[in-house]
Amino acid sequence: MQIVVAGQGYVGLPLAIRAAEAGHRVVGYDVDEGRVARLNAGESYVEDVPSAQLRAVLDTGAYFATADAAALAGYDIAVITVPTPLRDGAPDLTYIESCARTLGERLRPGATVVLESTTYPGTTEELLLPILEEASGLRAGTDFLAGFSPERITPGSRRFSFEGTPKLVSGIDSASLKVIKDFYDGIFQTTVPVSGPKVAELAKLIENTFRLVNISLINELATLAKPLGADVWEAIDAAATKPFGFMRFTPGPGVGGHCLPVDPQFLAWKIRQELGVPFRFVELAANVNRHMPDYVVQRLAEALARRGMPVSGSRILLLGLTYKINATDLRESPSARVAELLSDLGAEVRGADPNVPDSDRTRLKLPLVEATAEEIAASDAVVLLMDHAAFDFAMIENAPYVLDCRNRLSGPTVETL
Ligand code: SAJ
Repeated sequence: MQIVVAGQGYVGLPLAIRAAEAGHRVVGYDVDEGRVARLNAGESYVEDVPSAQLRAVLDTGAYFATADAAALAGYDIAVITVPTPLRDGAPDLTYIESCARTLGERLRPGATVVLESTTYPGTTEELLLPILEEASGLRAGTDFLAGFSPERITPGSRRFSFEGTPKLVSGIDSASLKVIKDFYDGIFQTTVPVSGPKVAELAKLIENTFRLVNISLINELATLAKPLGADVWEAIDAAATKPFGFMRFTPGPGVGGHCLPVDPQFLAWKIRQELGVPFRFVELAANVNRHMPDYVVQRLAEALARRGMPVSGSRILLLGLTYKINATDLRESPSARVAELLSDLGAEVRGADPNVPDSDRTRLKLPLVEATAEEIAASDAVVLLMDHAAFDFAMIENAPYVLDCRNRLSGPTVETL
């Protein structure tokens, strides 16, 4: 079939490539002409899609990328995988809206549109369908098919493959569900049909809200166990020996990324909008996680004070600036807030992270150095924010003082969060 995947990021590109490998003719649509040029040159910027895999489908003609909406005409199925950021705490669905108009203008009777972008329950039926109908003059259900299928990408995961992760599928009616399920059945090992788009939209948010709340629980516990003289890290490992009814989360300097700090806020926003009440767990979790950088700085200041050193004027080295272990993404990373707080207190802050892509290094507001023995020895304190595999942990343990936010180090000068 003729497929359009609108949005060629970490969600859309893997889907487009695998749809091409499944025998479809795929157009990867993206408004970023730089991305389009790189893709058509066989250069993948998504870690889960090797460039060789991209080039293979380019060479057969099964896939090409474009920023030209005219090239979208004639699609049988269009999948929307555009970003849904938060703007001042509210969902920004403008990318979905503009994409829907573009697809609607080229929507033919019998074609199908699937939304994958993470959003609040009701978006598919209340926002997407009216735009598609208005732009096409067609009627949802009667003339064209539609549904929602959330993405479950775990960037860089070595345990869970793209096609091995069960895929929720939904349709606005049974005919839509059938077409959408058949499409994804050709790509994923398992598809899980649900009764409608709202269920699929909510399921996605439950997945990440569950994670956010439990990480924030462990983070708050970490800040309370320390003064109680209890080792929260050892206690978590002990609790994790329980083979049922428990899932292990670990404390950290905060919660970053484009999923966890963002997705649950869609639900909180919709609940407040529609019901006028707070989604208390999400608001509390966000508050706890937002204050973890302050807690990191408080622990650091106490450690420096014990050595008679004020934060002001101290040379601090932050190790691991991206949002999670071995990730290359800086979005919402807590390291930025930690650096800002320390700088505001007059510290001389440096950062080291070999995972930060050269193109992003200028975005960081702190001097970047290599994590060398000299750099570590010259620091008054080191903070291990992300325990990237690229770091030499034995070398870091020689620092005059290390605040280890990941419980990866040991030694007389090491303290854990
Ligand atoms: N974090 C902790 N403690 C934990 C787990 C995570 O502090 O126990 C922090 C991480 O350092 C990071 C943030 O939370 O800053 C988010 O980490 P994450 O492991 O949830 O990674 P993400 O943001 O890439 O989440 C994605 C999600 N996938 C989708 O939304 C499709 C999430 O549902 C996955 O569970 C997660 O990947 C994964 O397992 O890789």
